[in-house]
Amino acid sequence: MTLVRAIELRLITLPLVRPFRTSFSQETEKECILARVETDDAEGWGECVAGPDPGFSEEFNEGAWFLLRDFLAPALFAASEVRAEDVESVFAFVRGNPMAKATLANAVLDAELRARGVSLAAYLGADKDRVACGVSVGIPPTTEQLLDQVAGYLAEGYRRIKLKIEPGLDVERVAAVREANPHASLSVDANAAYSLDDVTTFRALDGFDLLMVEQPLHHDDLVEHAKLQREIRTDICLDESIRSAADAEAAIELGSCRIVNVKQGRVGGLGEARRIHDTCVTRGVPVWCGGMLETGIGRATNLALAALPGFVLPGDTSASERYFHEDITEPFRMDPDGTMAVPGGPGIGVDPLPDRLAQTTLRTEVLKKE
Ligand code: NPG
Repeated sequence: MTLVRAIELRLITLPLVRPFRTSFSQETEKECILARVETDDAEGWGECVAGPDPGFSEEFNEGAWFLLRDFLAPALFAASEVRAEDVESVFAFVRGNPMAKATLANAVLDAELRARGVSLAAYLGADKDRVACGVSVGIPPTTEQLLDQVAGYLAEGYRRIKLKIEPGLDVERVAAVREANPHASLSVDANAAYSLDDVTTFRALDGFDLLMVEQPLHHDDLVEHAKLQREIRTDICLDESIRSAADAEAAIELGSCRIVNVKQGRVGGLGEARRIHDTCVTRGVPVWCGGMLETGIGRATNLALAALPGFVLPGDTSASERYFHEDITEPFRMDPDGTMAVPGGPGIGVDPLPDRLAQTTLRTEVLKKE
């Protein structure tokens, strides 16, 4: 049982090594909320995957901060002693807002596991201590820059390259990357930028032996994805459309996808992420671990999840240097074989570096149990 005595919210910002452009936004820095919870026995950390604006989902930093401060933290204090696995039910009175909820649910779980001396990976049921890494390549201004970036990542050892696409910057770019790299494992991610009217684009993409096409259609859709999947050979992977294990079940039943991207920070935390994983394993659907440009805190959390048995495809679990010149934790490094070690220490197994926290912090607020 854990008594949460205090919660520190912190808004931080770190420059990205290169701009990350997708079909919905361009980011030049990573701005996110970190939560540190204090219990009698330990402290624990959670990272919120929301960004500064509500472009990827309804949630965004200022809204998440408000919700954390005025609703979720008071509920946690009022619940007095909680087990980490009960936090979801403590937050059930708030509809939606999975990113904000995951922040505190993960922080409480981290504190509990640190107090018990158990690693997050062991707690979740990991069956490996290294995971295979892919990398997500934003949309650069030119095809030459894209080819350069892909060549660099392949040379570093990444086992799967995911190309962001958007209408007009799709078939030709993928063709160029495929021509230059006939044997690379390639996928594309549309971030919901297309409609069923674009089926000819997806039929053209069928020609490039892609591992998957991720979230081609509307972020909230399952039915049209099922129609598209019947029209194309390439496996559809859903990300934004899968917010729960129930969504995963529905998507599989409808034939909306054949692969699922699990992002714990987007689905309300590790509990729901594990249930999505379990549903997919039962239904024979491969999953992989997505990323949201996390700092070392969220990265450690993702790596533990990616070590579960159903995570059979390389994740967006790239090395810290792919995102930041300097992370807020010791950097995560990838071996030349394209794998990364899963932290084995108690809880998430990493701590933020105090200097880096001080350098990157925009604002903090400490909330205390009365
Ligand atoms: O390596 O963490 C990473 C980035 C992987 O492409 C990636 N994430 O749509 O999945 C996505 C995208 C994303 C990043 C979405 C940031 C929202 C915010």
